[in-house]
Amino acid sequence: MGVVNRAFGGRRGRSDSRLPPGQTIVDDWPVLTAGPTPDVGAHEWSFTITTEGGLEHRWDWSELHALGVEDVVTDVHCVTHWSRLDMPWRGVPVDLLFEDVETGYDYVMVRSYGGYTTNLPLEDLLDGKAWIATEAEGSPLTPEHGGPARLLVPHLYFWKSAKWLRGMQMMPSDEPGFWEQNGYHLRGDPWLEERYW
Ligand SMILES: Nc1nc2c(c(=O)[nH]1)N[C@H]1C(S)=C(S)[C@@H](COP(=O)(O)O)O[C@H]1N2
Ligand SMILES: [Mo]
Repeated sequence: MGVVNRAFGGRRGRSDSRLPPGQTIVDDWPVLTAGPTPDVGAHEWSFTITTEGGLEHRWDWSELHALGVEDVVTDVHCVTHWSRLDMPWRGVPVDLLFEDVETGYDYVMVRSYGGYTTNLPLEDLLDGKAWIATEAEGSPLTPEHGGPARLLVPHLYFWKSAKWLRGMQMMPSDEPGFWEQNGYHLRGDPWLEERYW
């Protein structure tokens, strides 16, 4: 009994089958931002999907919420080895935005206020796998965690969950975003430990 406690409890961290390889559970919520925190108010926030030929599909704050908001409880996994389990979030499923968008392109460059970018295959954003999150843990997202709105793609490493979400540019082929140009993996599946490439 004591041996089990020493191996799986206390300072070494808990063990959990939901924990991907190389990850450690944290109870606090670290802030990881490359560069300054943009100051974007909900009243001035908008989100744009750009498709073939530069065609723009845009939603402002109230149009986003009118699509339909969902509560989600999910784990998040950062490439720097911390994970948080059972985080409550609220947001709009990305599926609802793409209901109004026609595109033949399979890849997405996600863009943030402040210039951050990250790339994803469109299929990693659809079928209930991604949200535009506006609340976490029962409160509106704070600026340091990406408020007023951030992407939430919990099945991939957390660098894909762009804070201060501004838009998505559809692309015919996969192109690296900010961290991906700096050595992070193009896709970032935590269960396959796709950290770097
Ligand atoms: N716009 C933007 N989004 C970002 C980042 C960033 O620097 N800028 N960092 C990413 C990384 S590496 C991680 S781990 C998470 C951290 O989110 P948090 O600060 O809310 O924990 O945001 C991701 N989204
Ligand atoms: Mo990260």
